[in-house]
Amino acid sequence: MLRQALTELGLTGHSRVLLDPPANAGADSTLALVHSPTTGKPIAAVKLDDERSYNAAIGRSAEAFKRWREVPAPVRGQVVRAIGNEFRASKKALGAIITAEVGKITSESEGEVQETIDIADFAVGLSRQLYGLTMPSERPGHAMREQWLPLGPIGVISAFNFPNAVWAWNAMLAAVCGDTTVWKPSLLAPITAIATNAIAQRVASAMGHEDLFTLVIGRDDVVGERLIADARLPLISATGSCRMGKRVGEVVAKRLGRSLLELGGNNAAIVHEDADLDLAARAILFAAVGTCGQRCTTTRRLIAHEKIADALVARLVKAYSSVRIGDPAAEGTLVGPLVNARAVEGFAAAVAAAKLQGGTILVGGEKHAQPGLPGHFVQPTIIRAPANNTLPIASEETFAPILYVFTYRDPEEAIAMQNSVAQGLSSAIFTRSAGLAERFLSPAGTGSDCGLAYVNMGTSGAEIGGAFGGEKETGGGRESGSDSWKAYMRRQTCTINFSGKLELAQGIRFE
Ligand code: UN1
Repeated sequence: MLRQALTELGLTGHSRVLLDPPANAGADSTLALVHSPTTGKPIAAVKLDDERSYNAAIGRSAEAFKRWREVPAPVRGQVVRAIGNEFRASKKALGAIITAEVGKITSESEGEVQETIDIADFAVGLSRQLYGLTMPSERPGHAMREQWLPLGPIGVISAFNFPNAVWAWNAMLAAVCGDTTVWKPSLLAPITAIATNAIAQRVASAMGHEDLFTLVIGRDDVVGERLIADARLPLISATGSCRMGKRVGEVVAKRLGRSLLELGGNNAAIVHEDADLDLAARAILFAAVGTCGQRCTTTRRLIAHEKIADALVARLVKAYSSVRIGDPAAEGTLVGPLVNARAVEGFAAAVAAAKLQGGTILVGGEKHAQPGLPGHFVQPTIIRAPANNTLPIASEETFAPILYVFTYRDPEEAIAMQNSVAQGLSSAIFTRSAGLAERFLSPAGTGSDCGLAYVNMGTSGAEIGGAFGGEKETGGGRESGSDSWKAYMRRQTCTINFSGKLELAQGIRFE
């Protein structure tokens, strides 16, 4: 599957990918083995960067930036348009690589590439709309305006779970903003990154723009730490765990660089007594079980009104029991494997902790044995909190398909529970009451404390047109749509005196 997809993309001969890794590849520090989550077996090896090749890559990106920023933004948009079209043509093959490498089911892998295509379209439009404001000056014969200028080579760190689209959210915007991108992908998904970057770079090179997109692949001590400390990169945009984000934030702040952090979530869905339970159950099923629970937006907590909790949970248990687990490339599969054995350990540890804390397993809770596929499969799991509504493990983000169920009587209590975790990424309420929906979105900020708030929809599956990210330990950054582009540019306030006289602001006289 991998070889065929790379052939379709014209990348079988890529110098970094070894499709037949040597027997000693696991012991070779210049290589990283890539394992299939579905079989647990190695499928390829990739060549890693060392200090020298890292430095050369950043140098090339910095040089390319000096040329690229001179290209007018709408012309930059033409390059991004051509890149988006190439992703359109490559959707199936790239999707197959994502499925092979991280175990996403085919429709979700292709959906991820669609996010890349969508953000490219968005960026093309944006290339003619990098608007600055004009402001009235308080002085006669003066004009004031602000303009947005290219920022520099941007460092992008991405996680395994969105190995293609998260780069695009950053790189497509950065490109129209006049920036180049240096990408450090997860070592669990380097082949998707190599293919993605090669497609973009091939199109840009053919249009006369070398090194707009650069890839650095390596371990944290060789590449990651160097990248975040590198003063040549004015912005580091990082997506991944809260632990990783705290390290990035600390190191980048030390050099007074900018960081854009999109970190973990512990997302809840509140289901009120007046909700459409069929719709809620369907939405929660996808949000809790989709991507095998490995989205930062996955629904991890269900906060159900006590009058409908049993009925809702019964619907969910029934749906969970019929979800087809198995080969993510096979038609009809809804749940593929977790990404690796460590993720399975994390799943098992969370289930064990929940049991110890008085939780009741309503469905799932075990590893899933898939005939012929010795990969990292688990059963989607629902765990009900004890009657006192206390389950400490539920305040941790476990990257696995576990849904913890809590109940409430008063909506105020439900909102407080939803906000009671360290992260603030995504949230949802299901209700037919416009009043309660508005209460959840209160302009006073007393409703959901998350960056994303949904009404009658699940917590995952954001469209690219909105700003994506969240508060508290989610890191505060916004990527993708709306005015997120501003993070990739520097703002300049320009004041022009055409009066022929010198006048100081604030009425100061200095004569
Ligand atoms: C992530 O899990 O890091 O909203 C990103 C969603 C997707 C993006 C998830 N559009 O679920």
